[in-house]
Amino acid sequence: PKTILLAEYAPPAYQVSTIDLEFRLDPHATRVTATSRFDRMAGAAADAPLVLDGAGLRLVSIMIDGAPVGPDRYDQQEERLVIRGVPAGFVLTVITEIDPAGNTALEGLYQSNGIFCTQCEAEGFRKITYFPDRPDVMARYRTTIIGDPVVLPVMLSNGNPVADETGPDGLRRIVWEDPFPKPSYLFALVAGDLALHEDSFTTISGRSVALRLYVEPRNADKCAHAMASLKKALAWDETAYGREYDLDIYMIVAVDDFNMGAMENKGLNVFNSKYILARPDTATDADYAGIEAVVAHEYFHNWTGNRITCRDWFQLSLKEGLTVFREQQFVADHQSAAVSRIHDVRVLRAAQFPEDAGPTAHPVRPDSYIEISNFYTSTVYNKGAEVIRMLHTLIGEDAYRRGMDLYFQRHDGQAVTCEDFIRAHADANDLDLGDFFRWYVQAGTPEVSVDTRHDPDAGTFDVTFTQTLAPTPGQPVKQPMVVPVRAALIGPDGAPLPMMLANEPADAPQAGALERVLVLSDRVTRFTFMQLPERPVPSLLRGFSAPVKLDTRAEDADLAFLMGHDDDPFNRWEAAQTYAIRVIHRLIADIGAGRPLVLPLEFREAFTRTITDDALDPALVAEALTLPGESYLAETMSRIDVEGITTARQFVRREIGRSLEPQLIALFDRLEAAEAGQPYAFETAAVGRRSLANLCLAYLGAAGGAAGLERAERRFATATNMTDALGGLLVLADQPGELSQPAFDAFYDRWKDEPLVVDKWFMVQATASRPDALDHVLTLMEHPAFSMRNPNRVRSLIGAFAASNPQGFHAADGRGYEFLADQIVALDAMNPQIAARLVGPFKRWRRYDDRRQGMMRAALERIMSRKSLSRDVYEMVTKSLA
Ligand code: DPP
Ligand code: ZN
Repeated sequence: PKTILLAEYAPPAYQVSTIDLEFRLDPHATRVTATSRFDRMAGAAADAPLVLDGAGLRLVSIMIDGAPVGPDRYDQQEERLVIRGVPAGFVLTVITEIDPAGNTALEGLYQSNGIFCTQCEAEGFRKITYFPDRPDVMARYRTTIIGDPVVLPVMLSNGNPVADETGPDGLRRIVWEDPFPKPSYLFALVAGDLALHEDSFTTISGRSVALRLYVEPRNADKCAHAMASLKKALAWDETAYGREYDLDIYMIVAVDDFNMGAMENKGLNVFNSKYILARPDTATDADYAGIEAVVAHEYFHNWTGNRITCRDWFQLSLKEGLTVFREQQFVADHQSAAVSRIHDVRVLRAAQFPEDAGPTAHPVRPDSYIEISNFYTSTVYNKGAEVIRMLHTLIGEDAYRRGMDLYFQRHDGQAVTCEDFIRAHADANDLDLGDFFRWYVQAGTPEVSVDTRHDPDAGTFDVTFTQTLAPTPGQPVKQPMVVPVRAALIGPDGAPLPMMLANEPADAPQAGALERVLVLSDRVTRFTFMQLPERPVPSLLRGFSAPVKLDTRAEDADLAFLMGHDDDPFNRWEAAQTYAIRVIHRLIADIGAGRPLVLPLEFREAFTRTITDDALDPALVAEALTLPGESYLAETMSRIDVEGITTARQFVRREIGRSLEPQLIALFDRLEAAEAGQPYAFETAAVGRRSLANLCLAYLGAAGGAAGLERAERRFATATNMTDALGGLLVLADQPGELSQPAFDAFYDRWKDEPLVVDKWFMVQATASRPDALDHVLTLMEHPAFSMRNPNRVRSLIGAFAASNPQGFHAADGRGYEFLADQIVALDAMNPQIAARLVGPFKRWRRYDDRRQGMMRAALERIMSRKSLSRDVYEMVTKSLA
């Protein structure tokens, strides 16, 4: 397989202004006729061949300006068609035939439960017809769909319907026209028997937009939340960014078989049903939150992605990082801002930090790839969003808005680069953002350490930051990053103190402010604050103002102080996390040294103060008391101690559950009583209460006392919403079979016809802590409800086991590794994108003990030894082994 380099980017020799697509739908033999107007670009050689992408197509015929083109004029290469001797301007007609029902890779045109649908990002359009399948070719699309109206009563494509007729042959022909030029990855087609849930939205300029949600008829009662989320998103983008929707119809279709979460095709989003369907009894609060966020995310792409798109796929973060940031702002405005920020950071630490520290580390804007599907990563998405957030923090809201306005104005209708985006912000505000751009090109998570020195006589407080950025593959030497550190200095009474820098005029912009943004731009940066006779406690990186690993070297006592007093809720949470990580690290050391384990009294006291303080927001209490996850804990250790992490974390959970049993029960009962009789609402306060109640239950369950287990059983059996039911089930899942199995059986029996709930049933079992975890997963693989063809199912059983059941996956006998390698190989023949994702848990193999390293490497090598690997899996495995 070939490596594609950013440095080798060249603009296309021919542009396409219009494309007319006709689909004669048939499950196994869909005929596609594509008629496009091509023009040679200024500067291209007169003999430049026409290069079209195409994969897995049966070529029926090619014509130029109506005349057949014989095989003597073209070469059919592996994934290309090269036509020689084309004129400067011409109409190309290509007829191809494809097999949607046989398409298990779910790229291009495929069927999901009989519904025809497409997924073209990044390079799926080439599986539909021969075309310059690259985002810098933007054309106007007209799409004709021909099908049997009895089987396919709904037939959709981008834009507006302009013709609809049924011929004497009984076939219906519907024509859609999209007035906006777009790249091929935003093309979409859907046809099938779908129920319509309709609403409308009046835009800020008074236009009425029809909002249409299409789902399988059995899901018609699960659309309300997605629709409400969509309306909120349209309204929010008008006020927050001045962006109005531009077509008369906005359609979303939900399908069960989908590789990604959702896809922002112009005017016709296609979604994984997981991010649309919700009813209180089938979906958890987390599902409701996911729907709100993803519906908004895809809508926001209409401007950041569709109207302005990427020049090439290296620029993916141009639209994804920016759109994730917009999604995060939207969520923060509609839910608890602090809780949503904590969630962002948890995702970043659990997924992106390991990526940055591993063999597939890459910059937010990568400079090479073998298979672009492998670069839909947490780095491009989540770190990309952090980069936009840092820009916002550094220049401020008003300057950011000016920069965005200029970006939209300057580049509407274009395919652009990350440089263009940053240049718009620099030009709009007359700033030099050259050094800031390093965030796009240097991989790795900067480590920032802090030294403080207080001089009581002089009343000065020095804060010295030192940053380092470790080498990553292909980048041995790095420049310092521009790191915005949002900071406050907290006085002994808990109040933030005015921050005066030495040598700073009293009227300097931030002088004396209670919170400031300190900008680190060198390896070592020192700040001296004045007029501080008493030593303050610094509160640094508030709101997680930069994606770095910060070592504040704070004393335990300072952490306990910040847990109780920091006026930044994020940093209060952060202090609790840091403290918990320290405690767990010390316990891991005790385990290694054979010392008896004791939960430190001060830790338990800090914990007790938090759960018994009725003034605190339950959602934040729940976050503060949730221990760091195993993946992030692993990330904090240079040599990952599988048993140590699990044993220490379990010990803390059990000890808290045991020693605080009365308080946890009292709190749980109080929260449950507050909820009793209330109808379910996805509303911040109620979500917070449910999450705290479930957390109490989880601690009680870890301790295994009768009072806790009774409550778990009762909650599971009587819950009227899925959040509570799952809270009970998760506790029962970790109990011996006599308790867990009846619960699993009852759950399956009740929900066997709801695929998204069955996914949960698989996931809870796949991640349960039980000695026979792998054997249980193997049994579930044989369950009639399991299918390798459905990505959600694969993720909830195989993916969840490998990523979130460390005891099972890393079992000392190595069978977990063999199992995963087998599944990757089996899946690769069907769906390479999903197979490549499953390589993830192997990537950290060098961080484990020698025995596990050897077994994981052997598993990777066994995958490599297969003759016909997809590019997707090949790239992930070779990079992991390199
Ligand atoms: N559909 C994916 C997303 O919205 C890729 N564009 O992030
Ligand atoms: Zn996106």
